[in-house]
Amino acid sequence: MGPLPKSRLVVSGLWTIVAAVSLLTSCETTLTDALPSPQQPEASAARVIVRDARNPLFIPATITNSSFGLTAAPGTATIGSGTTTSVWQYNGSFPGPTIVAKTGDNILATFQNKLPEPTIIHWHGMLVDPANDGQPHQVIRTGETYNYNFPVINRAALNWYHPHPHMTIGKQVYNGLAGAFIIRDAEEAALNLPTGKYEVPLVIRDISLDKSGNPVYSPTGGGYFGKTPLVNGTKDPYLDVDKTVYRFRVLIGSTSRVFKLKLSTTNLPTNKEIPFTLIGNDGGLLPSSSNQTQIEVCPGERLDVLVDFGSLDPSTKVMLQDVNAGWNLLEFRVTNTSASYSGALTVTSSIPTLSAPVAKRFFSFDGMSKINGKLYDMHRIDFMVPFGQTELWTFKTNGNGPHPVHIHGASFQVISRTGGRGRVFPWERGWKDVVLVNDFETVDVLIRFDAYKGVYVMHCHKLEHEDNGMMMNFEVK
Ligand SMILES: [Cu+2]
Repeated sequence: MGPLPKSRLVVSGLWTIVAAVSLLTSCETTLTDALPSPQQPEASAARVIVRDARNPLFIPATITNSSFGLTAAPGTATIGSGTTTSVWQYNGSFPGPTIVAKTGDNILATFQNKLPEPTIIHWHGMLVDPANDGQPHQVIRTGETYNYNFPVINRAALNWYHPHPHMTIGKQVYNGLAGAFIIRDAEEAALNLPTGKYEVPLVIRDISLDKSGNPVYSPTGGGYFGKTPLVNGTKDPYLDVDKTVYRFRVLIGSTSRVFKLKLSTTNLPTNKEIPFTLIGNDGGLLPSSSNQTQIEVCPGERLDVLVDFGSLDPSTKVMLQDVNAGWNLLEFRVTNTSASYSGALTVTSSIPTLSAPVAKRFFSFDGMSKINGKLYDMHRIDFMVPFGQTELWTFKTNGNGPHPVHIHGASFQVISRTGGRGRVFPWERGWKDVVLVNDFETVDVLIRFDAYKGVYVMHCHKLEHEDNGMMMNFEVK
């Protein structure tokens, strides 16, 4: 057993004793295991995690052919520390394979359902026509196939794919069905950003496991908070990193949990925070990059960040942490291999600004299941939106948040947030398809549906709220 990083020892006296005993008796104990978590836990000494073994980070295989098959089926995954867990997978992978395509490609995807229940794939963030959107009424039964055929019209961005059945989306995503979908374009290519092993997708989520190591999912209406973090399906992961710049494509794949990410060295005499260079989010590159020390992200949101390990001494350990839960998510171990980097370290992108809305709509996210007082009915169209018209949509909640609001069929621009956190954060600029609305917050966005006409959905991406009915149909026409 190696020396403990200093940060793990800086806890109250009681917890130091508990931690020491825990280390002597168990390789895999978390102090949170004994604590109930009906609400998202706040940071506290009791949330400090004590472990002494880490596992190599799993990197899902990539699919680079624009014609491919995806099969959803039960299977098993090794999540580290010798634990084999029963999960649901796309193509036998947990998380699913990373799809990589270019703007202008035409995607031909054959989806097979080998789950014991209905499902459908939604391409989260992708601008596709309703027939390819994977909406709740499009579910296919066990043994059936759905053929997707759509052009990639999005700009470069990290999107993702996941199930979208009504009332079972939380369970299906929790059981493991999710994967990254990376789009490339010429604007991004000109920046010579880190690529190959220096570009790493990080699918971050939480999970609870029973004594056999299998997932436990027992949500309440208010959500579900797993007791253990996973990155790319790996428990307590580490990644060896060269002394150079890395690009991390972060996807929050939890059903409920909001993460506040931070990087800090853990084995230096004085540990220091390492900044993220934030270059992109849900909708691709931001108007300008910036250095951030903490970034708060909710289910469905994505981040594109650069991290420079070049100035760190070999054997330095850098931990990706979740400040909200006090979790250690992923340890980066700096090797003594240097690699030159000649790509961009700052980024600007010219993004058209939506303005002059000609209509306003107001959406109140009520309780844990309703929008504007109504439960979702997949056969009811709740409102019409004219094609090509810029509108101002206001999202408000008086409680039971966080509500990560997600819209299909168009990206939007966040204009303002009043109440609560009271500001628009740097990672919420540019194009978005999910925005976090916390208790007592009002968030204004500008949106214009100018890709396709037809029926789309807007919903809370806290998946338990969505399953309860916090979703609406609208028709672009
Ligand atoms: Cu909600």
